[in-house]
Amino acid sequence: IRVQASTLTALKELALHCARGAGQLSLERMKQPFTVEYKTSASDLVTAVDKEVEKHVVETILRHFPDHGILGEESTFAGDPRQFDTLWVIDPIDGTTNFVHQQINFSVSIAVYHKGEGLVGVVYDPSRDEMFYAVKGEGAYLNDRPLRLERQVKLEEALLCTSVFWNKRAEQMGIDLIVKKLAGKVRGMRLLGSAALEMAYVAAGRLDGYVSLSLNAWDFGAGRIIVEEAGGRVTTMTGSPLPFDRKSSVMACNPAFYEELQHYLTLTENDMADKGAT
Ligand code: 2AM
Ligand code: CA
Ligand code: CA
Ligand code: CA
Repeated sequence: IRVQASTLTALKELALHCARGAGQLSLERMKQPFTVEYKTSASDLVTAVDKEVEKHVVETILRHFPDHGILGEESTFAGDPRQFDTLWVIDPIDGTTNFVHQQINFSVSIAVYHKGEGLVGVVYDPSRDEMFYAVKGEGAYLNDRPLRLERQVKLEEALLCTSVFWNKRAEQMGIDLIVKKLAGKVRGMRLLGSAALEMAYVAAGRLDGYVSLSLNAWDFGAGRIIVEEAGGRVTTMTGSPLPFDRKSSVMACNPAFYEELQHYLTLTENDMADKGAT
């Protein structure tokens, strides 16, 4: 790690502070009516709360670290995030559809990267007051309990999770095949609707694996660090290291069945090629 321990602690404290503040603000705003807009379709929502919460987090970060960059889903940060050595990757509300419909099962995701290396990851579930976080080299925690994936899970015993978008593009990409192929190999499949929370649950052993064909950097930026620090494995579906500043497929799981899961996902990719998907 190329940053000082004191800096690392300051980054962790600020990330935790921002995540808690953002979560509390979301809960507060949920009590009153708020506007909901369609981004690209009826299944792609953004609310006034997403924007307000991101603005609040961005302002707080820049007050402490004016020379840091921020990559956030709602693009509140002015400027090119990729020009900065230290980059905060944030999703103010991960699971906006859940925020609107269920009023539970959404999270705040905040990660800090330095020259592409993940230093701090925080995923906060305000409804349950659960703070999942990790600092590179210092382990992962849920509130103050250390998270360690010590149990060896077999694929047939695994509870797996995925995010799907039942739209034309998802079908072209063969998401139907992913679910069908994996469903027969595992104990159960779940769709919770907040990728960041799903990855945090993998770190906590509540889920054994998470797979997605396509996520944005702010969806997996924090969850990836938390899963790795808990002893899990996180890569793209083809086994490459995850990027930190752009879209990617994601697989995150208990290390015991990583190779086996990858094998099935590789088959799925071949099937996708057969279908003419790119
Ligand atoms: P969001 O709520 O921040 O938009 C839902 O299954 C999960 O996928 C959530 O983490 C959601 O994040 C994310 N998501 C929503 N639309 C998406 C899209 N078009 N591509 C990738 N991820 C998306
Ligand atoms: Ca969104
Ligand atoms: Ca998201
Ligand atoms: Ca979001």
